[in-house]
Amino acid sequence: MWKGKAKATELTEADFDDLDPVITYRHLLSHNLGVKDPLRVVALCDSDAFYAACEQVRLKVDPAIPLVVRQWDSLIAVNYPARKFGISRMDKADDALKKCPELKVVHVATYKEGEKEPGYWDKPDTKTHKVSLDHYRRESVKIYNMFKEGLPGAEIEKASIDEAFVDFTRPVREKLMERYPYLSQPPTDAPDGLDTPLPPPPPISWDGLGTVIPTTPEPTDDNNEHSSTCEDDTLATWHDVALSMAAEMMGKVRVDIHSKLGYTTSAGIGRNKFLAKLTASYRKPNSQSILRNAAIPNYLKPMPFQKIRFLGGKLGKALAEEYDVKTVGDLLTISLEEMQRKFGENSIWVYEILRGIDRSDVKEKSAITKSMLASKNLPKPIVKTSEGHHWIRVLAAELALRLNEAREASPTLWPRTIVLHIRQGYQTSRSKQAAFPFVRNVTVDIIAAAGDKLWKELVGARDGAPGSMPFKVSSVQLSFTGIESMNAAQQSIEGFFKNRGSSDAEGSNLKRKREDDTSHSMDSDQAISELPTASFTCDRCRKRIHLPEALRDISLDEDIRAEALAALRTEHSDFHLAQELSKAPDKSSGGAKFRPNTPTRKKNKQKETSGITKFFSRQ
Ligand code: TTP
Ligand code: CA
Ligand code: CA
Repeated sequence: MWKGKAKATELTEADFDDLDPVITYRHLLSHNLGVKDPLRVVALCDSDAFYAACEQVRLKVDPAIPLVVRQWDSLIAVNYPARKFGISRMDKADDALKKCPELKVVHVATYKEGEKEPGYWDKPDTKTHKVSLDHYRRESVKIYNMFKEGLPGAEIEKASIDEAFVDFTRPVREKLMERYPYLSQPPTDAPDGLDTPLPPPPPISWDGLGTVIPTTPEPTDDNNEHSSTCEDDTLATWHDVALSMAAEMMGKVRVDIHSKLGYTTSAGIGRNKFLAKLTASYRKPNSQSILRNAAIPNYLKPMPFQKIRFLGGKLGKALAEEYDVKTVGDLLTISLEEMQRKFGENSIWVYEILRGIDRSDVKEKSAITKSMLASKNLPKPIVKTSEGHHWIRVLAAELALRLNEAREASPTLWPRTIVLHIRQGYQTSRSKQAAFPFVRNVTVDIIAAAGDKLWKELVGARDGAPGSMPFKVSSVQLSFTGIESMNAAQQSIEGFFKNRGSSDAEGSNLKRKREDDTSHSMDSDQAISELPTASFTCDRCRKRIHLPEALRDISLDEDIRAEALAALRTEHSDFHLAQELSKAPDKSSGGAKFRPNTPTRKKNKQKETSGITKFFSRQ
């Protein structure tokens, strides 16, 4: 199968052709193989037409009725019945109505000045209103909680507002031992003891478990759906058994989510995050697909590689131009050596991803959001300092709502800092921050007052000052950062130590990706700064931190990008925290996981990736 030349790396050939690894009792009985576990199973579950579904459920509309969610004149979500009319996110609302006159069009909720809560107003206007995603966030949390409740023992990582990764490795292992008790120890006469390979697996029935992606390519000229049972001549493996068990568990939760909350979802199940994500879109909506190891090569080969996350940008383009190729298969003939020579050492991650290798971990995020950000890009820029108040109040209302809602779960939540960030024209972006007092009852007034003060400090004497630049603010953001429970400082330090347990292989993989992303941004500073909110300057190290290329897409919703930037900020400040911690003397006696001699700086750069990576799944 895949043959890789693992020159100049710690990788061995086995890393590239392990689609059917020998699994021994030792593998099965080890509990900490992490991403190297040959029975690793990961799923990604994505909600179908999510915002549209949220509105359909909220309004109790028949799910068969075509429905879209609009934001100003654009569509941001289109349900599947509406897609049948050829309506897509690319359409303007009016054009969509022409395609389907009975289309139900719901404008996303908005904040307007003077209102504490977002609402579905009659004629929301981008000049005065601000989009609210609060309802979708709440529904998203409900779905996430159903995963948590329905899958005890599974690691679950919320990957975006409508997606979660689930690592099924542990619960599947438990089920394996329960269902096949003879696996709990090697036969007494086995010569190699624990290193004895497992006996052949029992036959698998895939009935009702989802669509099993075929191991041989489907003929392109027939569209018959004949692949839902696995009539493949490829021998079933224990990994296939593991996949089928995960599919069973995932199927149950998906049914539960549908019956209790009304949302349909699509899931992908495979050996790692990358493949799970790809597989989730194999068949939509309301279905789950399973990618057996044996099916990986033929599934990936015909795929246009520029569709793969991380390969959509400049690197993908460079590859396409260098080799005049389109598909993953076209790129497989390039040796690792050549790739690294032409595209740098770090391009090993491309080599791996093309072969379906992804060692990144499914990591549960802390339950507490560390920052909250409300932002508004102004279609009509502010030209007088006195006009700032309106937007600060609107943004303050959103922060108030979100903080108070979060306090329902953790009443002592306290944002240490409030930050006002403005963009003037296209070039300059400036921010000012202040400590935010701990107040029991945080109201719109309190936040707006703090915001107004920052506004004055930031732009106070700007308009009318002799010789000053014309005053023009094109975007305003108000955020809370450093959100913690009053007594949670201890916890967050513990959390940090816990996170360091990840394996080196995975860590270096993440790092490669990260470095690749940042290397793009170096020479294109000019272009980046033309986008709203694509980077920030760290107050502590004065470094400019850019969003990865995939998130600089101008068509992305402003809130999505703002959230991504907030995540990046939090992670960057975590990085400083981690650095400080690593300098501090190691007080804990059980600090074995934390090795002061590891290159902390590099390690924590990897950490920066984890939170921001989730935004790639939107692609
Ligand atoms: P997606 O999961 O990309 O799309 P979807 O859920 O609408 O449809 P699908 O069934 O194909 O998964 O995005 C989730 C939500 O995020 C979507 O409902 C609306 C929002 N969103 C935007 O606001 N702008 C965007 O550009 C994208 C891609 C999504
Ligand atoms: Ca979706
Ligand atoms: Ca999604």
